[in-house]
Amino acid sequence: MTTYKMSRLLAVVGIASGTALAGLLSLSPIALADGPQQIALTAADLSFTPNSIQMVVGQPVQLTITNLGQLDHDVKSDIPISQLTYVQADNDPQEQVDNAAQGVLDVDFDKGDTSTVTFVPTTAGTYSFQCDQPGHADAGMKGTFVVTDGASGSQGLTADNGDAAASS
Ligand SMILES: [Cu+2]
Repeated sequence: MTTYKMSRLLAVVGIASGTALAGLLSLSPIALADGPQQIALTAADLSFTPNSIQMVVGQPVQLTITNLGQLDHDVKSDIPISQLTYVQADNDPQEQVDNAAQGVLDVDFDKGDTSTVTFVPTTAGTYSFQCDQPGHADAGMKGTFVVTDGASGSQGLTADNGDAAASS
């Protein structure tokens, strides 16, 4: 590539970056210093996308689940968490209170609904999540939360996450 073409390319990239910056600040799925890690999960009949989700111990998570299926679904996991808050979900109000008090991740989302919760993962490890409706997990509605240690984890996480490198 010639120097001329390179500098022209850089100019174009610079313009694109500048105009896209405001959008990136509000829409980026990458964790920002000021807010929780945004995780979007899509439920269908009978699957979750993605079915592997990475988190960091101590870093708040906002999990938003959109149900694109024709059936009611839920997400349940034994992932150790604290500060569970239901922003929007189809669980009974009392169940939300109980789950929040006990740190039980169990989020219901009926057909056509989107549910959102926030929480903080407390313990590194790999934890399965699944839909609790009869037969759904066996049919494929399951996945894993991979929680890594945050103390020295930012380097390791960046190495595994191409998106993070692209934002620097
Ligand atoms: Cu289901």
